[in-house]
Amino acid sequence: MSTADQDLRTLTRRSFTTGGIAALIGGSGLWWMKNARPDDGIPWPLRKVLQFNERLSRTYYGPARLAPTYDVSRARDPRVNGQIGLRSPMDMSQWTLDVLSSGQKPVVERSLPIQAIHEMPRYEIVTEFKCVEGWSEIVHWAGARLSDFVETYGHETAYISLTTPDRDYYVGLDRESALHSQSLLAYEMNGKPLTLGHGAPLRLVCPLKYGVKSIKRIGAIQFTNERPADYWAERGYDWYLGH
Ligand SMILES: Nc1nc2c(c(=O)[nH]1)N[C@H]1C(S)=C(S)[C@@H](COP(=O)(O)O)O[C@H]1N2
Ligand SMILES: [Mo]
Repeated sequence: MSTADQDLRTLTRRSFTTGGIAALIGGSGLWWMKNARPDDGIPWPLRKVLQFNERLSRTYYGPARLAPTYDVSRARDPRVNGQIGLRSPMDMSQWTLDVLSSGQKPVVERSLPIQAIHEMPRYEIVTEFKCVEGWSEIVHWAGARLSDFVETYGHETAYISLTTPDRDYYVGLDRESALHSQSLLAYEMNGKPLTLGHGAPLRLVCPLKYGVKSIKRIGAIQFTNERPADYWAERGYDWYLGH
């Protein structure tokens, strides 16, 4: 949690616990609150307020907030930007998505064909794709939710690492961002199968983060409790890169 979020929570909690609650609930209400079944030592009516409050601050300021979505008529093809990890010659019919275990010596637990991803529940989103270089484009994506993938094939680790088949490009994601409802393993862009330049057969789309995190041509996903290497973080960018 950022210090701003922390501050906000402390602040709102303080104002709720002092004047707020007392003003909301009058004499008999106060009796009801004191006698309501405590939940972790906090009378539950108050706890509900705190929970609501936490949800609010996380929704608007935390990583659980949603990126804005748009009408599909506004979607455009973005430029092809960034070819690291796409240059190595590769027989695409041999492509698999490898799932690697956590630990010092990761092992390939599964090698999934693209059909495995196509068979997962389909999810579509029209969202703004933002590059740190300053351009942005509204794009219509289709694919499987990364959270569904993690649930089906993953482990409960703190981080996920994604790499291209040649390992030239790699990004790290914290678990919260990976499980975010808008994080997508995308196989279609603007109603058509992904082109090679845009990351066929499978790329990440992470609408809350800058484009650099949306790795094209994913070859492997590793579950790990150590913060994974990240190509652009190693070159001076912030590791989280939210916007
Ligand atoms: N494999 C790979 N993925 C990548 C990159 C890259 O160089 N290699 N560049 C990133 C950057 S900086 C951006 S802005 C987007 C661009 O996606 P696009 O080419 O589909 O517009 O891909 C991201 N994913
Ligand atoms: Mo970018």
